[in-house]
Amino acid sequence: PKEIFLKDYKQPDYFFHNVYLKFTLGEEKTIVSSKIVVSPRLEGSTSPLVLDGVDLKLISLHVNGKELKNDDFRVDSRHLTLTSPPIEKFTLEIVTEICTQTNTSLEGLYKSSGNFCTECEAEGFRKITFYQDRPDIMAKYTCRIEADKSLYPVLLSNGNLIEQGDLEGGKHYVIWEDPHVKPCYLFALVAGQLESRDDTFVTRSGRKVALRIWAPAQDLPKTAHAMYSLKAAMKWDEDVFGLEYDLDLFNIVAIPDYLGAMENKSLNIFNSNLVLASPETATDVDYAAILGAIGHEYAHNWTGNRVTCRDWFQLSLKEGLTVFRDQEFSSDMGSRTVKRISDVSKLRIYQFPQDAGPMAHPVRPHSYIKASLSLIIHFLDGAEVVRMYKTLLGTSGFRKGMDLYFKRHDGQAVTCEDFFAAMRDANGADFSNFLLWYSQAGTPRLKVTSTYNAEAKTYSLKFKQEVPATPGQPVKEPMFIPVALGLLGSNGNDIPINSAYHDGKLEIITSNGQPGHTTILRVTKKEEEFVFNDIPERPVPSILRGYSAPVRMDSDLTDADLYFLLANDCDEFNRWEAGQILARKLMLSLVSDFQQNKPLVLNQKFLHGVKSILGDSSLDKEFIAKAITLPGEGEIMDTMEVADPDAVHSVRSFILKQLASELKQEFINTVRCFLLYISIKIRYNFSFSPFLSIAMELVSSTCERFTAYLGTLEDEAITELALHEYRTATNLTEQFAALVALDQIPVKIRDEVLADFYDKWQHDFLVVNKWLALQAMSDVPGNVENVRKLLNHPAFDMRNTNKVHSLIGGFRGSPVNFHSKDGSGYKFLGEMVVQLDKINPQMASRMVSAFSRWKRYDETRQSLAKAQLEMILAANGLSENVFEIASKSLA
Ligand code: BAL
Ligand code: ZN
Repeated sequence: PKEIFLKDYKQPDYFFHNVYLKFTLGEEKTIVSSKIVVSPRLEGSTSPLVLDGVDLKLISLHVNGKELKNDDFRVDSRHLTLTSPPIEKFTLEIVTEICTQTNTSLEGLYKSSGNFCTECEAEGFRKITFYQDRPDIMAKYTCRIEADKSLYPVLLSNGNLIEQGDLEGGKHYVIWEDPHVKPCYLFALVAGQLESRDDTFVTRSGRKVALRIWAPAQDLPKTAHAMYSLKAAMKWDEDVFGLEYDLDLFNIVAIPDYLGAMENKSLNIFNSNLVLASPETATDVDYAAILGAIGHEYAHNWTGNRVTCRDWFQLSLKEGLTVFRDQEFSSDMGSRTVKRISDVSKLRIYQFPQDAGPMAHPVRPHSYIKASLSLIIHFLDGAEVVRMYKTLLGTSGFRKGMDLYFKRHDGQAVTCEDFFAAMRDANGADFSNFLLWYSQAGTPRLKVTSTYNAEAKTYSLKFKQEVPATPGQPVKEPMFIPVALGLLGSNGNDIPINSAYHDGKLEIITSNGQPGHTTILRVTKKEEEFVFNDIPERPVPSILRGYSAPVRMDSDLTDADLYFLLANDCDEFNRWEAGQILARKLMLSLVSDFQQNKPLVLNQKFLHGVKSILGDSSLDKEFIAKAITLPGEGEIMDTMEVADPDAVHSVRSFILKQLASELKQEFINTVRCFLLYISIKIRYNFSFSPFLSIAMELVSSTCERFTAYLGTLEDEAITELALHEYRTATNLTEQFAALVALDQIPVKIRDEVLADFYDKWQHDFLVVNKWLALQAMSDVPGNVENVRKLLNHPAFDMRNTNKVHSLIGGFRGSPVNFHSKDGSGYKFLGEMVVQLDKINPQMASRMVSAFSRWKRYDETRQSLAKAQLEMILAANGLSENVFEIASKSLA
């Protein structure tokens, strides 16, 4: 496999202007005819025209109506090359045959649960027809689809439906025309037996937009929340960014085993679990995921579709920006703090470990083997970069930058520099070395030390930053780090900050309008000092409020300072953060005790901190749930020199158990109170609404968190209580909460209850997926055997992405089982990667990345994991996707 480099980018030699596609959909084969209006970029160019194409059978090829002779073109397994195309604008007509039945890659055109659908990002269009499959080729598309009318009554593509009718032999046709230019990765086609939930949205300029959410008929009742989310997203983008929808129709399709979701122009396609929800079966997490996913894909209409990326290195230009926009949308729809906590937690769980390992890459990578979204699953780092622009420029400055970005680049395929330039130019801003966030990999470390001078009434903060070496980047420059800061006085309020000496010069510091007196410091050098004037007492600093930059911070805050921030900071994010830092410190010190065979003792101050949070009725319930959630095992291992899964698991379980036993009554009361909320929710057949959301929708997963705590006790009374709740539950949410507790208890009754649950809910595939994931993630000893057994359960299907994600992906969620010292977890995952790669390389590559940090473990685990990576690399016919991750991991 060949590595592709950003520095080698070249403009295309030919432009495509109009593309006319015709699909004749068939069970055995599909015929795709394309007619493309082409022009050379440079007049008189004699360059060959190289088209991408994979798994295609070429039927015919015409230029300006004349069939090409064999001498005029070549075809190999990846390309069709026209050796000497016309030197002026011409028409290219290509007919190909594709076999959708055997396409299990979830790319190109394929069958899913009896329906046809497409996935063209990043490079799936080349599996549909020969094309210049690169995002800087933007064209207008017309698409005619012909198919059997009874099998495929619904035929969808991008844009507006301009014609439809019946054909001979029980067939029918439609013609869709998309007036906007787009890259081919945004092309989509869906054909099948679907029905729609219909609604309308009137844009602020009065355009009436028909909204349709398509799903199999039986699932339509579950699409109400998705429709609510879509309308909310459309309104939000108008209110916050002035961005209106630009067509008369917007379609969403829910496909049972689609890989994630896709923002195809006016025809978004989603995995069903990101669309369907009903109060009986969905938890608050499901509702929030739907809101976020629908908001995300809708937001792409402008950030990604109207302005797209020049090449796949610029993926973060659209994804980082759109993730940021969906985060903001969800924040505005619910609790901003809780959303920020969730996003930062994800950043720490997924992004930071990747950035510290062999797969580390900058926000904009310098090279790749396979242009695939799997490499950069979450785009969280890119979203953080966008957030920093907003932190530095404030809400109105950021909006000005966005406005200029669209003004300059609507209808274009552009780069991260173009976005940067729009932000800078719209605000006349000095961003010095900010662009390094795109090119330097690794998470910066920021060290902060403080001194107070009581006589001079000055308070100094010294910042020292370092960006760790990453593969291919041994030496790093200092980054531009916006530090949001508040200084708390002894009364718990912020002390006004007016001026500071920075590098010996007096700077007048102004608040950026955030709550309290939050000030944004611009930390740009390896070492620098800010000395704040007129500070009447030694303050407790609240640094990086709202997590204003994606860095790892070490500070000289004492435990007392942290408890003070936990109790008083007006920045709720930093209240949570103070609790997390205390928990991390506690866990790491207990890990050290565990490794030295010392008895484990829980710090009583910590216990009282948790107790006071649990008992604080003024706090948002979901905030409480977040605040009492200990950092994950992965997060703790990530901070250790040599990761020790057994020690971390034992310590985390110990703390959970201690808290659960000391605070048993508090937990039980909280669960009862939540269950009451849930039963109210069910009784009134409550569906998502913004008014009730915070009060009620948030409670079910919160409840699961509490029951998980109780489950750690493994005591008979708790088992009995959970069993009682399970048996008397009147709805799924209650029952599932009880199951969460029972799932952690290694007793016979666990298996019986899990089997019973399946019997009850096997008709609902969304619930069955939760059931698979719950078992896969269980920490019960030797769980790999249970997971292996589930591979043969009728509920599992290796060809279904959701089930693979739940069961095989879920297994990685139990570090103690995945990293089992007998190697059983590694062996299981290694085998799964090889099997899965033959069916679905994209999913396989997501799974193999679990091995990428193998060097962080002890020697025994290292050699076991390495052996699996070697075994995977030696497998026949390995995909580029898996090869890239496995080989980089071993390097
Ligand atoms: N573009 C692929 C799915 C998404 O991130 O929107
Ligand atoms: Zn996206």
